[in-house]
Amino acid sequence: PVASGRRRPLVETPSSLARDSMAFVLAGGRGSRLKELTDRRAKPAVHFGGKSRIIDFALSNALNSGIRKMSVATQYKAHSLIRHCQRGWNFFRAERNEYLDILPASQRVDEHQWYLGTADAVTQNIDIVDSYDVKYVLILAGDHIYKMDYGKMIAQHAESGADVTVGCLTVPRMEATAFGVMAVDANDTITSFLEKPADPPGTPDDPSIALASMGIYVFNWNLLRDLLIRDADDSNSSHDFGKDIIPQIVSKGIAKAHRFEDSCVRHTPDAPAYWRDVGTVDAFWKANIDLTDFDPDLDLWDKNWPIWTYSEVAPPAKFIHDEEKRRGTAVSSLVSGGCIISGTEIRQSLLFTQVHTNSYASLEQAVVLPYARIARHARLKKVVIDSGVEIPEGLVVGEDPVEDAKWFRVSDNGVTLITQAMLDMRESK
Ligand code: ADQ
Ligand code: ADP
Repeated sequence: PVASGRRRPLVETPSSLARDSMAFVLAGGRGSRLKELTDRRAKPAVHFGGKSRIIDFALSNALNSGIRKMSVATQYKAHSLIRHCQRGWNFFRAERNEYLDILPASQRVDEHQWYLGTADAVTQNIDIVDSYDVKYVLILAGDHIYKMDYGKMIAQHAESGADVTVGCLTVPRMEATAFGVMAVDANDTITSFLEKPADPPGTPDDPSIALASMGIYVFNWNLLRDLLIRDADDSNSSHDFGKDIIPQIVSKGIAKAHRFEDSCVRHTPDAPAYWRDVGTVDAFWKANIDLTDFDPDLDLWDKNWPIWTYSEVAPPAKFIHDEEKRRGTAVSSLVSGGCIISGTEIRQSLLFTQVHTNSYASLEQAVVLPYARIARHARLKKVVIDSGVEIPEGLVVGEDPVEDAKWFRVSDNGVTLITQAMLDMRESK
């Protein structure tokens, strides 16, 4: 059934493997633990790091790994995500056998049918994957921050002859409840796979850590295609990779684990293997603020592994003294293009494109998304400010958690998320 039966190389090389692979990016999940940040956009479309969106990391990893065929399956609140991909990821040329397809649910097979689960998102687009005529399919999640050379994982998969290769991380055992957790033998063959277990098994060498699935997989397309067609007819299946497809292969076939540490892209040989799920407001805030560190674990400056994005053309950030000679300053901070910092004191903060701030205001440990406006005398500490928000004059946040919680969302770790809807509600009372 699969396309042309064209001749494939007798000996696979890293570059032939990349040409013979496609990345299928799952970007349909809501990410509800990001609360109001995902009221208007899917988690992969959430802004990260001053210029990018979360999905740029998976797409850039694929691009930097030499993959030139990609699909992005979208579903929940997809407008912001689709617009971002259309603006930023539009350089693939069919003439060069390069493709990036955006695949919104309910627009192809049946207009009433959402993607039932992650596996169904692929099943509904079997014809698109067929048309790429590739041997390997790399399934990615569009919602993690990390730098990884997928080529090494694909090479391990091709060499081992496994039915599936699952990317995995080591995490503290009690944090593993949010993941698919696996046990492996001495050859990294997966011997059991439990999706989000309440009591995750530790590893034999160290019971305090667990091997967690990154939710990324390499399959031979022929095999995955058959599995998906069978899964579609199975009324007991939830049509999900973690819940259905992977456990089934573990019990009936050969699933191998691929260690993230082996293919993580580090800026120095001893840098830690950086991977973050920025799925909660706390984790999102922390991962952004960590970039203001003297030597951050995530290196966005590395020219050898660029994180591509759509970026608006904007003039350089501008810092001004106001008429009373109050200094506009930012220390230990990242300030994007188009920002105007007028008489505001900024510390350990990250400002996205086109943020304007006014005199007598101060920001500390603030993550400020594009186009936010900070009026005079506002004093904000440990906050995430949504895009386009207009902070009113004199607003103080981060000094009285009880007062903050009346209007805004205060997280477990005391980070306050502020959206325009919350401010409008406060204004109307
Ligand atoms: P979760 O992250 O809980 O677990 P899920 O919510 O299914 O899995 O999301 C996986 C990816 O698919 C995300 O990128 C999401 O945006 C996307 N997605 C979700 N539903 C979709 C749909 N209907 N259509 C299209 N895309 C959709 C998974 C695995 C675990 C693993 C973790 C790692 O199941 O085993 O440990 O990822 O984070
Ligand atoms: P997202 O933040 O998900 O990309 P939008 O791009 O729609 O969502 O932006 C949300 C808010 O950001 C808008 O309501 C608007 O206030 C502001 N904004 C975005 N782009 C612009 C722009 N080009 N000019 C002015 N405001 C903008």
